[in-house]
Amino acid sequence: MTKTARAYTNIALIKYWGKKNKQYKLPYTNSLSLTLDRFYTDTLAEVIDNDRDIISLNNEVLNDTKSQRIRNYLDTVRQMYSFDDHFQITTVNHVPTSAGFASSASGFAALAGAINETKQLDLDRKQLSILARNGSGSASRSIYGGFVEWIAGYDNLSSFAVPIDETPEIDLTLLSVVINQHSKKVSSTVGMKNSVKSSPFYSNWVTLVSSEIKEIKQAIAQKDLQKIGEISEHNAMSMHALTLSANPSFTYFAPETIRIFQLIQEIRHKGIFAYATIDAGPNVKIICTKESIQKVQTYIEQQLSNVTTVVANIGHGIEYI
Ligand code: 2P0
Repeated sequence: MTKTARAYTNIALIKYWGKKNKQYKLPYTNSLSLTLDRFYTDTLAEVIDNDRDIISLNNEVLNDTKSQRIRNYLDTVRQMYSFDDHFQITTVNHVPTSAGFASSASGFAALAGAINETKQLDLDRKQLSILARNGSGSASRSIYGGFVEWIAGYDNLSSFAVPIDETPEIDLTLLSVVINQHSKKVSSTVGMKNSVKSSPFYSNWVTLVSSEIKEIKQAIAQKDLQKIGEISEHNAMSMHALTLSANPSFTYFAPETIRIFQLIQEIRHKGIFAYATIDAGPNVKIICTKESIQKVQTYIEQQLSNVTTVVANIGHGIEYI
């Protein structure tokens, strides 16, 4: 009986922002993330007697346009592992867009796991991470739980994630503040490309990430949550400085994004623990403690009426159910 692969989403504390190789999604820098417990993707892959893959997402069979990225990925997998089977892919996404997290990380990690399962490839987690990365860079990190580092590498076999601490005993809880905004965003792929090409600060970013990765790993080892918060916030703002300094300039921030950032500074001045991180979108994720999260949530919801908040904790790696 073929099992379903389940993979959870992750939030980068040290961001991946820029590819040195587009085909294999090889990043310029290492990155470091935290896997979350609440948002995940379930994927079942079954070999079919057909010369086209059939892809269904949340009970809807996807048309060619909607499934193109997954079809291309399956072609890559067939090439990597030298087989020519086609698949019925059945995916259920438990990463609602309303929760403010990207689904590509859990999605491609679960898909890599599902192919491994149905084709009995017997891949270890390093090989699974490589396979997931070929779908989406951040998916390489969703193979593991807890704190995870993606080693940039230099070719398809040397770029993969490794666990830093899969079950950290640390008082960290995440509050996602979701801004209801309808404007179309610049995709991560395009945003990264434009930042690498035209931000005069890109080489500084590469240097910064290398030192911040070292510092945050030390902070994780020492369970120094304040240091983790400070480094994460600084790294996120530095990533967004690359978009503002690109030519032409662009930003993922909405007016509310800045407002929430100011509120977090106010909250900190009151002695309440809160640090911000922001991905390629307007929503703000706040690193809190179990004690601070309630106060942070109440403060933000009182000040801003048009946002919703979602709480997530530390999650584990890929599993088969
Ligand atoms: C990250 N992001 O480290 C960074 C921070 C967004 C901001 O990885 O082109 O969907 O598929 O490799 O992984 C989002 O980009 O990009 C992302 P591709 P991906 O989480």
